[in-house]
Amino acid sequence: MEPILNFINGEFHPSASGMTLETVNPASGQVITTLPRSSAEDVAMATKAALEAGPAWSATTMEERMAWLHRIADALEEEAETIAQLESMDTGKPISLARRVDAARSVSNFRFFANFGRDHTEPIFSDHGAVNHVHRSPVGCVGLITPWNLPLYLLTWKVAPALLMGNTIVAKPSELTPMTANHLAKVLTKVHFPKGVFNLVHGLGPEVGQAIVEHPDIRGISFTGGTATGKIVAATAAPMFKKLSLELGGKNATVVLDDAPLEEMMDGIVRASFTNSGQVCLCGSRVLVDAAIYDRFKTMFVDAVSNIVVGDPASESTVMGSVISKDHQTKVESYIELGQQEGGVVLTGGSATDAPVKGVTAQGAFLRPTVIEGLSHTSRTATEEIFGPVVTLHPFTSEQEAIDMANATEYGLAGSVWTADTARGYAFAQHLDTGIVWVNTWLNRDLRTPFGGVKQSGVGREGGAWSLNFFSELTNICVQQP
Ligand code: TXE
Repeated sequence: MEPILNFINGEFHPSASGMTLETVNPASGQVITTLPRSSAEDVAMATKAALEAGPAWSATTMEERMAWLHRIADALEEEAETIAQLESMDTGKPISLARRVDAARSVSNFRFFANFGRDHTEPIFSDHGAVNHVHRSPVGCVGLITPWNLPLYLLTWKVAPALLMGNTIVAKPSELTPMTANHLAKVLTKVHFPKGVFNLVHGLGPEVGQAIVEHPDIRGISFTGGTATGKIVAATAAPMFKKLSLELGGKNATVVLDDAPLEEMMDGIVRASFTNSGQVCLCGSRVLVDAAIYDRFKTMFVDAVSNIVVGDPASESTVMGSVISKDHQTKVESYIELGQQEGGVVLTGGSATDAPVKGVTAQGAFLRPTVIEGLSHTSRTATEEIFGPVVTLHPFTSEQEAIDMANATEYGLAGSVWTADTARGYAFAQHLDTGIVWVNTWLNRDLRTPFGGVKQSGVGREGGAWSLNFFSELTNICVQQP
C-alpha cells in the first residue's frame, strides 16, 4: 500500500528527516506500509500551519462549523467500509467489529457534535443592574494524542468538538495504527476542508507526542492512552499551564449480584470482558460474582468464553481477532503466567502455546480468551491493567465486600453491575469509585454524557458539554445596564 505521510497545511509530506517506521498487520505479521518517523521539526511545521489557519477558522460561525462537521460525517459515511477494512488490517480486530464500532462511531462523533452545537446555548446571569454574558472562544491550537485500540473512533471523538469550538489541530495517532487517521486526512482533502486547520504528524510517542506536549503554541492537550504515558504528558504540560484532558488506563469490575438472570445477561457480560480482545479501556477485566451463584455463573461463563470464535479478522464469522502486536501478545502472556504463579487456575484459554488459535499463522498475535480463578483480588494479575483477553473471577459474600473489591485498584474508569433489580443496581453503582458505571448493559454510550475516570484512570471529562468546555475558553462579559 502507498506510504502513509504527514498531513500539514493541507498537503501530504514525508517527515523532514525522511526517516520512516513500518506498520504491521498484527493478524499476519506482514508489513502493511511505512509511516513518517517525525520529529519536533515536523511538529513545528504543523503547528505553524495551524496557527496561520487559526484566525480564519475561528472567525467562522458555529453554524458554518456545524455544516463542515456534517460534510465530514457524510464523507466518512460514504467510506465506512474502506475505513472498517483499514482499521481491521491495522489493529487485527474483526471486520464486523470495525464496521459496527470503529467506522460507525467515527461518523457519529462528527454527526453528534454537529447537532449538539445547535442545541447548546450559553447562560446569561443578570443581577446588580448588569447582564453577564458567558462568551466562549477557541483554546487556539490543540494537540490530540490517541492510542492504538480504537484509532479513528478516539481520534474523531476529539477532532469533532475541537473543530466545532473553532480550534485548529495538531494530531498524533499511535505509531502502531496510522492507517485510518491518514484516511481522515484524505477525506478532509476530498471535501476541500480549509488547509492547516487539521494537521497530522506521525511517529513515536517520545519523539512526536512529547514535542506536541512541549510546543508553547499548542495551548491544550487531549490525551488517551496508558497511565504511565499520561504521567509523562501531565508532567510536561502542567508547568506550561496547558488545558489537559487525560483518559488513561482501567482495571474495571463487572459485578454480578445474586439475583442476576444469568441466561439473559451472560452475552453482555462476555462482551464486556472480551470485546476488541479486551483492548478497550472500558472492558471488565475483573468479574466479581456473588458466592451464592458463583459455580453456576462460572460454568456458564467459561462455556460461553470457550466458544468465542477467534480467528482471521477478515472473516465475517470471527468474533475476536488478534491483539495489537506480538509484543503485546507477549505482555499479555506474561500476565497469564503471573496469574498462575500467584495461585490462579486457568479455566479456559492460556498462552498461544497452551491454547493455540486454529486456522491462523504463528506470525499472528493471537490469543484465546482466558479466564483465571482462585486469585486474591489484591494480586498483581487482578489489579494491574493487562489490556488483553484475560479476566479474573472472584466470589464475594456481601454487597459491601463487592464494593470494597471493586474499588481496590489504583484505577477508577468504569464498571458494570448486573442484577434483576435496576433500583438495586443504581444504588450499588453510586458506591463505585469510577467515572462510568453501566447497570445491566455495557458500552451503551450516550455521547451527551461525561466520559472519563478518576484516580490513575485520568483527569477531566469529555463528551457533550464537557467536550465543548474543554475545547473552549470562557470570558464573562458583564454589561452594566443604563
Ligand atoms: O498507549 P501509550 P498505547 C493503555 C493500555 C496499553 C497501554 C499502552 O495499558 O497497554 O496504555 O497503549 C503516545 N508524550 N491503554 O501504546 O503508550 C503514543 O505514541 C506524548 C489504555 O496505545 O500511552 C500514542 O499515540 N505522547 C487506553 C499515545 O501516546 C506519547 C487505550 C498512547 O500511547 C508519549 C490504549 C510521550 N512521552 C492503551 N509516549 C485507554 N484508556 O483507552 C507515547 N505517546
